[in-house]
Amino acid sequence: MEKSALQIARAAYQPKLPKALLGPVVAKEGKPTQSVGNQEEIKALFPNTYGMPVIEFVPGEQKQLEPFNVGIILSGGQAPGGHNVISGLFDGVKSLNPANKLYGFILGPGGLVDHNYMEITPEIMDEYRNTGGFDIIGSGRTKLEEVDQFEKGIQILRELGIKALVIIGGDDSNTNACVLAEYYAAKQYGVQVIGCPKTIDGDLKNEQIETSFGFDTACKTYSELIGNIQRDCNSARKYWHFIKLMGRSASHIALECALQCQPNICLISEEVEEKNMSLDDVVTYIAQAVADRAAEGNNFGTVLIPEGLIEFIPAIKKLIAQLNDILATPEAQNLGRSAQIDFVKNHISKENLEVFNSLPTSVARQLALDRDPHGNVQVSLIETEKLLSAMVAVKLEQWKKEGKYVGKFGTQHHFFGYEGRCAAPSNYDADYCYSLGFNASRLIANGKTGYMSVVRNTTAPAAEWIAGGVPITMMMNMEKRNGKMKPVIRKALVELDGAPFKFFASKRAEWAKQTAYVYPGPIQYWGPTEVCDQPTKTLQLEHQ
Ligand code: FBP
Repeated sequence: MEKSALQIARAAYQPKLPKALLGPVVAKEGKPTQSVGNQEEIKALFPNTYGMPVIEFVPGEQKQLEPFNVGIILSGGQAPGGHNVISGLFDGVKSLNPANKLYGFILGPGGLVDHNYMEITPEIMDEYRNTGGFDIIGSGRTKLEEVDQFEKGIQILRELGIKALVIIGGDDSNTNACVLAEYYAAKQYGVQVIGCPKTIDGDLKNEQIETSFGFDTACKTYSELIGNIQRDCNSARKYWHFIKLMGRSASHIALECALQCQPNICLISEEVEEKNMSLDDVVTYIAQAVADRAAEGNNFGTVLIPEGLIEFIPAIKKLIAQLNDILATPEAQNLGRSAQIDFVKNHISKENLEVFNSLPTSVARQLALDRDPHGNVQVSLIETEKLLSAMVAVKLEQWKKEGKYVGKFGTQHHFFGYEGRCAAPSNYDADYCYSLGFNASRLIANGKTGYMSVVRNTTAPAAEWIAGGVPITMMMNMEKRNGKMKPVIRKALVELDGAPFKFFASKRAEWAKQTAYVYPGPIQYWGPTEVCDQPTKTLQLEHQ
């Protein structure tokens, strides 16, 4: 594989590990745990993996183990640092015994079911150290939830002598990891399942998980691009840039980019929901900021829009909830796409039909049809940035007719998502991911199953990071999915009383009016620590 000079230099980077993982470790166990909600139901569904303690690794004598093999799966959307989780796991299992082997299942959980795999040899591993992407084995969104899939999985795991399977994924994939761990434990198959917290969206976090990996690099990459746009915007002074940012549900990415770049406007879906805002309220809010800047002669600006916004507008949320129930019925599932739309229209409530009919056709179709395998609306396909700017233009035109000064409103549109998901990991993600992977090998060596690999205290230097494991059941509650109540990991949305949002809220009026842009520039790998090794502003504010 041909490599750039940066790639060659970066390949030689040795990621840092927490001090506790540098030598042999033992697991220090805390108290028994409870799930975050619906304790009785979750306990009944996970009798073998419920209530286990949180553990922390401390120096101690590691038991000698027979050689063993490990399997790994990359699941869901790409996130910077995935290859480093694998290299950390690889180095971790080899350090326990050089004869241990690591197998990667190809293209996500589907690779386990279809017996599609490869051995990750030292030569292959070295090609991918400190690189972005998931291309070493590929990723996929197959949902692992059927007994038939688990049984097909155990066949190949046994054939390859695999003692433990590591699933790298977001909340949905780790929910599946937990279900699989429980199934294999109940059947006494002797295969451990360990999860790893991945997603650029940043919504797999809680008291034990500080952040999901990839969030740091993705936000820094988007912030570089937003900063570049802001420089352009402030140079030409003729466009309003509407920038949609990935983050299927939560607005963590938009908020972090706002903290880094100080745009004129950043919408936060969770606030829109909390304030019960309509689409028109959102449009009026943006149009007012445009008019206020125009009054000062500034016919330009930047608006950050979280990808999931549409789903958080209460009226649309209600509509989607009913659409999900209708689409989950066998009658709807047997229909073709256009028949499905008619079916939906005939079965939704009058109130929801009004909302449905008020949306532009393309948005309405998207809401009514495509779901990913986990039942999520594919918000990355909805062009919210264009929808909002068109509606703002109409509102400004209306105000102009009423005699209000609105200035000129020229627009540009951007969607940043795929640009950041495979970026070369920042030092933070390179170290964090390597530590998560290495730590997973210690969870395996200590016989754990149904745990997620966790590394905490990451705003401190890496040597002081704390490594251990959290039972996945601890993060679960019951939620409706595809029309049925299911045990799932609770998603972490932006907390409106949390420090990152509060800081943003205290500044946004000033940022809206003035041109207070910050231009973060590209991720740096070498140089002063305040340039190269800073965690996200979100994490820094949360840990103040
Ligand atoms: P994960 O939750 O699987 O990490 O994926 C996150 C994400 O990047 C979202 O931000 C986005 O909505 C989605 O994936 C897009 O996925 P796809 O490209 O498969 O449609």
